[in-house]
Amino acid sequence: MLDYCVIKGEIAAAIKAGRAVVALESTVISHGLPYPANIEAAKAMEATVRANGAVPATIAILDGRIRIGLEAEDFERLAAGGIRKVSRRDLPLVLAAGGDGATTVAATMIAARLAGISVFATGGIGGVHRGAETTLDISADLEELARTDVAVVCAGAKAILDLPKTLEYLETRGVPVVGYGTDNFPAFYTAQCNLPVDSRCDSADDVARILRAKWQLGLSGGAIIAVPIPEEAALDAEAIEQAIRLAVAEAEGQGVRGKELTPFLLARLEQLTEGASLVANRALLLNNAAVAAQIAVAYATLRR
Ligand code: PSU
Ligand code: MN
Repeated sequence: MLDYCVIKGEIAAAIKAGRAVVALESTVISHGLPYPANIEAAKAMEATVRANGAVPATIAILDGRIRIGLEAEDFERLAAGGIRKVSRRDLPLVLAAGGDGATTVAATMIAARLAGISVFATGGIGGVHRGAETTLDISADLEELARTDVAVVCAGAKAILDLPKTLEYLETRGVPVVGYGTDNFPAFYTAQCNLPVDSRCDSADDVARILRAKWQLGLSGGAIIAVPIPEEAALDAEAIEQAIRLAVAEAEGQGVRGKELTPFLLARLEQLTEGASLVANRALLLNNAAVAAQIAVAYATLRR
């Protein structure tokens, strides 16, 4: 693992000392947000994690190494475009080729686990796509959540996905879905989607106790901590649904599939909502980074 993995000094020291560390992904930088909003948001997430008492660890593949913690020039490289999207199946290919890659939720979980980081903040996870009954398009993120011991703090999942099927899949695979200050699974841009979650937590300590119970029992796999977008940043549900339907229809019409589908839908949604989605996206990313840092601090304290 050491051959393939480079952990930044500050992060390695924090992990060794049992201090709070929060993993952050890089596909959201390279494929989830446009330049230069992507690099600004990535840096603001790191600052928010720090402001809430934890050490940020943004993860990516650079020159054939899994890098846990990035330098300023690395963010530029990832934000500039043309970077390969790397999920579980792509990891060995990129490492063997000595290439660069932006890690998805799945690949970031794998890397975080290798480094010994238990809490990870992102915007939205991948899931079961609309129409999966014919395409079988189900994100590798869900399978990773079933097998890798990392808690993923997110704003639920975008309604570009089939959210009821996504929750069914997570139930089948034994992944706890915790609503943070909510009884419902949030739909990324909007706080509600009328789908109940397994349980609700109203504090970081409550979440930390669930994580400890799960992992002390040897119940391998992650958990989803679903945090609603801050109310003032939420978008109009009706308008978003219209944009999503159009984007999904376009993808189908143009035959977009496989790993290209999610980035295609994200980019179209961005265009169709004329930048409103970008402001909302940034707000929820920072909110999730803050909550994740608080959970990481609570979990580190419990383990002392
Ligand atoms: N959903 C978002 N923003 C994102 C992603 C998903 O709202 O940036 C990214 C994440 O990195 C996630 C990946 O892990 O897309 C899922 O891709 P796929 O559906 O191909 O598994
Ligand atoms: Mn897919």
